[in-house]
Amino acid sequence: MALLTPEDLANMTNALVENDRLIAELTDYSLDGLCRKVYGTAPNKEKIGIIPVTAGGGIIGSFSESLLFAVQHFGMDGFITENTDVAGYYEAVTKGADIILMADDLAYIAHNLRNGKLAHNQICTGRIYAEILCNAKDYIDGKDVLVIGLGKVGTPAVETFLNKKQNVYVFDVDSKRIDEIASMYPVFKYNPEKEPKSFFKIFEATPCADTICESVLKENSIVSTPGIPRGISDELIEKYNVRVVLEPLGIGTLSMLYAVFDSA
Ligand code: NAI
Ligand code: 2YC
Ligand code: MG
Repeated sequence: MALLTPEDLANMTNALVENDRLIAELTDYSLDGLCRKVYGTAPNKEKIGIIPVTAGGGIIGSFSESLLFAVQHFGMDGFITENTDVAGYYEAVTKGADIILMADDLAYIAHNLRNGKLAHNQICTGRIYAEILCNAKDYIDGKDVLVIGLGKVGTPAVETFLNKKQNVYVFDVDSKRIDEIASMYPVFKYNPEKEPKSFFKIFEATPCADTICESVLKENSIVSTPGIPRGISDELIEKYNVRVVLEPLGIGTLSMLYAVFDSA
């Protein structure tokens, strides 16, 4: 799985503030407000314990600190354990954490120790980035959406779009994956060669750059893309006045926390 690098996280604090503003402009919801709407839950002064994990590729510089920034940016009480791994887990629980955040190379999870709720970053990231497009007020009537990248983040996004009655067009470099998704869900296979089509709403979750070509863009398109690196070039953003929602970790983390909060 594509892992974050400290460089990806270097600009996270600004990216979180900028994207929160853009989301409010596009949807009339703050990110916080949108998460409340999507999950029907609300924070209740939970203490959030962040545990650095040394498994696999090991500690990613500033990963835990970035999680703490996101938790505090949204007004919540968090701490990073001094110990890592199992000792860190023990420390978090004995220090009264209500919710645990921790990640190895295969999963980044939130676990609410009080209500037992469990959230997975890739599922919650796909869902919230899709919900941002579904709630974009300019195109609330436009049902067409293009999903590029049908992996662990893109697939929950497809499910979210379908639950919101969108017309979902899907593309992936792996044609077998397109066929798998098309056999499981009522989606349209997007084939730029056979039938080129442009979209106001585009979702991208791939580990590649330049996956969004000019032919799929309209003036003022919105691209909601957790994919790192960014899948659309500066030149096309400029040329079509594209609004891009992209942030490396905080948006997905807030979605995970709302997925494990108690019902509002
Ligand atoms: P994945 O490996 O499960 O899925 C990626 C999919 O993209 C695969 O189906 C692959 O065939 C497809 N793909 C690769 N290159 C492509 C191209 N050029 N055009 C079209 N499709 C292409 O990966 P996952 O877990 O879904 O993550 C996707 C991206 O999202 C990664 O870059 C990951 O780092 C990032 N990510 C970002 C988060 C955030 O909060 N911003 C959170 C989690 C993941
Ligand atoms: O510092 C630590 O505790 C490391 N064990 C964290 C490893 C995170 C690896 N996962 C990722 O980089 C990606 C992110 C996009 C979020 C989900 N997976
Ligand atoms: Mg994010």
